[in-house]
Amino acid sequence: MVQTKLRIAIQKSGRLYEDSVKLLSECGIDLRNVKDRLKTESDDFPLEVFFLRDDDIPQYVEDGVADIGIVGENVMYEKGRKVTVVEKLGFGKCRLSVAIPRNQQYEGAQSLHGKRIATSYPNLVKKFLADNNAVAEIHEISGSVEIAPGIGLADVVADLVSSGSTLFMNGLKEVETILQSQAVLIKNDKFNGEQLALLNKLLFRIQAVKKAKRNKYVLLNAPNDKLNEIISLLPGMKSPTVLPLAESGWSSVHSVLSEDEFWERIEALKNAGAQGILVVPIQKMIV
Ligand code: PRT
Ligand code: ZN
Repeated sequence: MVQTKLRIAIQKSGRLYEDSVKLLSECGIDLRNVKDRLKTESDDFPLEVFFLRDDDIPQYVEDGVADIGIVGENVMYEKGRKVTVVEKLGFGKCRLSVAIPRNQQYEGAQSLHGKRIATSYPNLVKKFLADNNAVAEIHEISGSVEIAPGIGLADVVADLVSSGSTLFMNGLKEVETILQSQAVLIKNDKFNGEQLALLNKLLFRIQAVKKAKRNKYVLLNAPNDKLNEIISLLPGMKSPTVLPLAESGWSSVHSVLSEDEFWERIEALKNAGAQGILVVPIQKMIV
């Protein structure tokens, strides 16, 4: 019997490559012979991996050459292929922004009317302009978009930004965000039951990894007379674990805290009398 496999397309090299391979590894899927390969398999999971340019991934997934793929939302929306986002992956975060020369004023999207815009994302920019009733001349360039105003090729740019330092170094300022982006897992609509079961298995692992990253395991010592107050500050997965310490009158309390509220809770716990607070990363979290 032929074993059903899931075929995933990931970036061959570039900004998403390492995080994509790391995510699979954290899901217990290690890849063999990755270097300079176009395709590899995993011994741990029925998964075949194709290494591609990120721009080609939506099409390969839509056509069914790959079943799923990892790609930036920026590329996915720009290509407009018929694929579905299964899960946001939390890495490769950036935004597609409009930037203009630093010494110029920006008076809203309409002020782009009649301008020359350099970008690698013509479709997303066209849609943004249309949504704002502006018409501009779009110059599609595949790389080093940020130098276009400096060499007289364009008046403004629409490019990906993460720290903003590339824009800054080129005398530009960010004035408008067209799209917030991160890496996503995409799929096509050609799935059969067995493949869907495999995808759900993979998704279950991805969600456990993501959840673990957003949470920390906290251990602390609490005087018994403060225990109720301290427990009320800790959500825990069900409720906190409380164990007696060897020293009478004290307990050890274990719980899970989410990254968003972490520091506030830790301060409150300290003020409530908690001592010896230890914070430990969680590898996987299954609720
Ligand atoms: O060869 P291939 O076609 O596969 O790769 P690529 O060169 O097209 O893409 P790559 O590897 O540069 O980026 C892959 C994906 O990473 C993008 O499609 C985004 O989804 C995501 N990503 C996240 C980014 C950035 N952050 C980013 N900062 N992609 C590009 N940049 C570039 C940006 O274009 C600009 O030149 O970094 C510069 C700005 O960075 P800051 O930090 O100076 O603002
Ligand atoms: Zn690319």
